[in-house]
Amino acid sequence: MKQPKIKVVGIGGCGNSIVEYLVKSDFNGADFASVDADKEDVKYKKRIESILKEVDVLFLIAGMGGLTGTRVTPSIAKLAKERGIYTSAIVTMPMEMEGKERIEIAEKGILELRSHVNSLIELPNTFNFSCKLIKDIPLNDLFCVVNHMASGVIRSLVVPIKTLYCTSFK
Ligand SMILES: Nc1nc2c(ncn2[C@@H]2O[C@H](COP(=O)(O)OP(=O)(O)OP(=O)(O)O)[C@@H](O)[C@H]2O)c(=O)[nH]1
Ligand SMILES: [Mg+2]
Repeated sequence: MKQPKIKVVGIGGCGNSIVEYLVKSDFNGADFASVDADKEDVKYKKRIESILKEVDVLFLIAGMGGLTGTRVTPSIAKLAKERGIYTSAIVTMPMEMEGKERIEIAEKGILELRSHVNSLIELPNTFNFSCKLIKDIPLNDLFCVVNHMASGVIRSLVVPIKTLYCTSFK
C-alpha cells in the first residue's frame, strides 16, 4: 500500500518552536524540516528544493507578524504548489499586546499565503485571557499553550490524511 510522504516544516522562531514541541512529544507520523532564514540566496533555494523533494503532503508552520515566517512561508507554499504538493499552512496570529503593526504585517502575510495553499488554519496567539490573568505570566508560557494546540492540530490531521491517502491508492 502506498504511504504518503508527509513533511512538517517549521519556519522562523515560532514555527521552529512548534515543531520542536511536536518532536519532543514523540510524534513520528511525519518527517520534519526547519527553515529559519530570510536570505533567499542560492544555498537557500537548494535547501528548499531538497525539503520539497518527493513530498506528497506538506504542513508549513509559522508565526505571522515577524520577518521570516511572514515572508518565507508564502514563498515556500508557492514553490510547493508549483510542484503539485498538497499544502496546508498552520499559522499563529500575534497577540494584541505585540502591537498593531505586527498584526497588520501578519494579516498581509496571511492574504498572500492564502492564494498558495490548499488549506490554511489560523491559530490565535490572542487568547481571550483577561489582562488580569496574563499580567504575571511570561510571554513564553503563553506561547507554550499555542505550541501545544498547534501540535495537536498537526497530530489530528496527519492520521486521517494517511488513512484517506492509503484508501485512495488501494
Ligand atoms: N506559539 C508561539 N508563537 C510564537 C513563538 N515565538 C513567536 N511567536 C509568535 O510568532 C510571531 C512571529 O515571531 P517569530 O516566529 O519569532 O518571528 P520570525 O518569523 O522568526 O521572524 P524574525 O525573527 O522577525 O525574522 C510573534 O509575533 C509571536 O506572535 C513561539 O515560540 N510560540
Ligand atoms: Mg526569528
